Amino acid sequence: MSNTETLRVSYEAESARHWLDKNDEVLAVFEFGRSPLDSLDSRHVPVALRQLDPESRVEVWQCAGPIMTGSWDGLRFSQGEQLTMGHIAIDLRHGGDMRAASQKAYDILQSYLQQSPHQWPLKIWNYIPGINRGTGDEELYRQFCLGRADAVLIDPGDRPPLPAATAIGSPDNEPALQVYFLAAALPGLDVENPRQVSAWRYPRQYGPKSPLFSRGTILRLNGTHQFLISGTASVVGHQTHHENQVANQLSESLRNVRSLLDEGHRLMGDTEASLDSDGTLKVYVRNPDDYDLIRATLEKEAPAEIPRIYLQGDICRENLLTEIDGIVNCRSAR
Ligand code: 3EB
Repeated sequence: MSNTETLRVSYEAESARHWLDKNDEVLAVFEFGRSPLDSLDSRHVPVALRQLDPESRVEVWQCAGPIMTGSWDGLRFSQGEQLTMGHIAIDLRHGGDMRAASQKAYDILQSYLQQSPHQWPLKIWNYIPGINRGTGDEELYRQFCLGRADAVLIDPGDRPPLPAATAIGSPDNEPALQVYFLAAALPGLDVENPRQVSAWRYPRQYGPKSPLFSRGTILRLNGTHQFLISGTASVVGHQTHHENQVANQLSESLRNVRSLLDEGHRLMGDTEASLDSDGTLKVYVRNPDDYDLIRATLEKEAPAEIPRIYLQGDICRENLLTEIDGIVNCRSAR
């Protein structure tokens, strides 16, 4: 889809600078393997996760402009006609623990959104240094979930629109917690995965506060639909499947993605998401040694035409070795 009616997401070979200088339809440029504290511009989002592919790419989001940029209490944003991207980096060296940092990030995010014309977050990406450090409820991912729940003003039991999300571990020596999002004027349509327990209903064993996200949201814009897929791992029901078997974990994650997209089709009726050349996938890999196997498995099981990149990142449960997310387009099912 080359039109200006949708969010266009692509992986590009040129530098971040090239895309930032390019035109006024560029909403965001993501550069991998760089600290979020190095952001040069409101639209420039360095992401600490290292790209594992031999050819490095930047991720570019484009939409109808003009694009207005600015900052709000440390949050940097870029606002197009119908969509906003915002990003926050909380320096963890400035005292406070992960719970406090997470609460701070979400407090800022919410206060920004409340006064924005694009007040609905559709998807939130969270990159958490040392995500599996600490044991039991002290694990940094669980502390992150506590801080998010401290800040978030919604009760998932009321079934409000919840954003889709990804939460992945960045390197242990990365100084900043990063949160970035895509928001719009209208809420997305939430889709849950029939193969998985909704994350906000996870039992106590996974932590004192359940993660707050929907498995996917559908963005409706100018008669088009796009599916924002949350980080999807080898979780069936609420349990990890295929412990220590990375290829099987990848296959199970893909089954979960397909099941989620099918559920979206069932709910919408007339529109259907597909893994085609208009979409993008991101594959998170805990152990870089698994890259070849994960790549070979994905090449066998997902259509070759869907662009994808592989990033090194830890998954939020110690026994998960890989995770997938993505943004894909929907077409008419009639
Ligand atoms: C899972 O299925 C994997 O805490 O925001 C995936 C996506 C996961 C988002 C989050 C966590 C989050 O439970 C973990």
